[in-house]
Amino acid sequence: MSRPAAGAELFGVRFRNPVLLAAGTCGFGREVSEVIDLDALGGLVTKSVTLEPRHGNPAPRVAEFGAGMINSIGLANPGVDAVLTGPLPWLAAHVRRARVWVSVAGHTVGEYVELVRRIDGAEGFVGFELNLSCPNDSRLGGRAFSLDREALDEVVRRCREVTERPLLAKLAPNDPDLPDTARTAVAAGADGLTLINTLPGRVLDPDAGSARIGAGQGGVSGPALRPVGVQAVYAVARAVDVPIVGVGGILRAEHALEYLRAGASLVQMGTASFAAPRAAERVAERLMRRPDLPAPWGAGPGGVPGGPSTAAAGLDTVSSTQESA
Ligand code: RRO
Repeated sequence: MSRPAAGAELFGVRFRNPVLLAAGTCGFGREVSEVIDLDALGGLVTKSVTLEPRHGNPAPRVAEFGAGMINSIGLANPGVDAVLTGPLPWLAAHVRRARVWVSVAGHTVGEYVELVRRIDGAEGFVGFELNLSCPNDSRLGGRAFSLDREALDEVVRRCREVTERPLLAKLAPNDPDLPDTARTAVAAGADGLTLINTLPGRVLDPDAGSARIGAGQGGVSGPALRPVGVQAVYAVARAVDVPIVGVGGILRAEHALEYLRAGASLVQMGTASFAAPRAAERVAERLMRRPDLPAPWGAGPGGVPGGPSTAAAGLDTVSSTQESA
């Protein structure tokens, strides 16, 4: 039997484990650093940064429903100037081993390029996650940027010209041909793909008929999204040859393993952290005790065999229908 993995090389850096915190679920790291040991994780992705500060959408911004959560935060963030002077220096000073990705979002190709150009010279992060799939941007009418093939090609190509750092393109689930969209992003210069963003949805109060979140429409996350994310990873992994970061509905180590088996090299967690802030740490720890992780974590190419524990740990043993973290 092969031994547990000690880490993996991806995008030119070593990740200690495959579990990252998803964009928008951990602020800029500092906000959660009192409760989460960030350096116990593979990495984190910051809240999406825009050129101007954004106040976000009307409250309530999140609501739970039976199978997950719906959100419309509306890209609330302090804007690139403030991020460059506060959150990014904090990350550079405090996060040692977790790999930090800066998420950027814009309305136009030019806004993305400007963001990447301005943030590129900062320290303490590995690369960019281009958020090309926000379902909650009112100026885009809720339509994800990545659904416009020409805009996708241009935004990745032009961002590629202004940075040598790795670029992840985060794509939308409501895409009629996700493998083809993925091929477009990779041909334009994306080093990896993050699959997937939240799925556009609406939750109504059945009596009043009113929407449960202020913006009405929002993005669905949590357990309901997991089969959608796993299918996206599975299909895209067979269409392109770059690392894939799988995200959507991971609460437990076995869910992360589903994504790895579908073809993801890394995973992200978000919604689970709202209920159990240390869920990602727990999933990372349990995953890394597995002796049978697929490449690049196991014995396959890119894996670094010989982790600290050789105990065959096994995953959680409760029923797979029990979704509590
Ligand atoms: O801020 C949001 O409302 C938000 C973003 Br930018 C995103 O990419 N995905 C999401 O579900 N919410």
